[in-house]
Amino acid sequence: MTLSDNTLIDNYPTRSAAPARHIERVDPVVWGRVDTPALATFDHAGHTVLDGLLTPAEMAEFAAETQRLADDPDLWLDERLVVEKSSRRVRSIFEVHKLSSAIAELVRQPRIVDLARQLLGSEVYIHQSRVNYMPGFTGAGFYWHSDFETWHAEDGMPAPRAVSLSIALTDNYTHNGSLMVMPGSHRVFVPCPGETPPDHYRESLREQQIGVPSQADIGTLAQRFGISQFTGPAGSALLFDSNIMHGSSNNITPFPRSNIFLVFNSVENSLTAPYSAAEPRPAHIAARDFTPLR
Ligand code: 6CS
Ligand code: FE
Repeated sequence: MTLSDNTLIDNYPTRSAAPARHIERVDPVVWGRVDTPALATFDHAGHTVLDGLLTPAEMAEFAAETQRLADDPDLWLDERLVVEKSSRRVRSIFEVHKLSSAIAELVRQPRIVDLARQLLGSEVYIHQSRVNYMPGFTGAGFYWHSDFETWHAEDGMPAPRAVSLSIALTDNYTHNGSLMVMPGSHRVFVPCPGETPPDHYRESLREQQIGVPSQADIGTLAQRFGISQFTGPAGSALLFDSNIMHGSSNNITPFPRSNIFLVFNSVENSLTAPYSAAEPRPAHIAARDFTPLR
């Protein structure tokens, strides 16, 4: 056996049949040197709110861009577009940093990518990008989960050395399905019960049932860490650790909630074979080109 054999070293085992105990994170949260004031509390809280990340002009540009993508008939025949489970509305479009030159430029802007470089202490690349469209009335939420749990199990991401940036394209209220996080939960890895089914992503991207903690585990975490909700005007953003416990409710209000979601992974944490799935997910969901962003 070699060190790259995932069955030999797995600091974050998950997806077993029997319930398993919580694992205290062995890896750092901040891997580099942070000199942006907004990142000062990231180590402790596992997330930070960035007010006014986009200018009004950029907001208008990205709103038009994401509408253009959702209206593109070719994309409706493309695997990268995911439709809601119980309506014919678009839920997510993946790999938007390749589909849109405006988003390609956005992810390379130093004010954005330097946040990830500082936290991760290395060059970074895009592991996943998507636009989430949560329409009014019928927008379905995302149940409680840690992103890293899925990226480790299904994509072969070795360590939680990745950060996500969710940029609001619409106003986030408490009532339109805005993101809830458990501050501090990024230090605890919660193994999730159940084997990964084949082609699980086809189901999980609409409604995730495997790779989510038990209700008892969510209860324990919520007692320990509490729950805070991200609200703020369009153009603000939430930067969060790959292992923080988070989720969102359905949106039955008339107010849509769409966001651009970018995942930066360290080039020193590039993907191996999945730790708990038979096959890796397709590259439009989990990139296997680890070229650093320039
Ligand atoms: O699959 C992913 O990569 C992301 N999406 C979902 C619904 N769960 C895990 C992770 O956040
Ligand atoms: Fe998530």
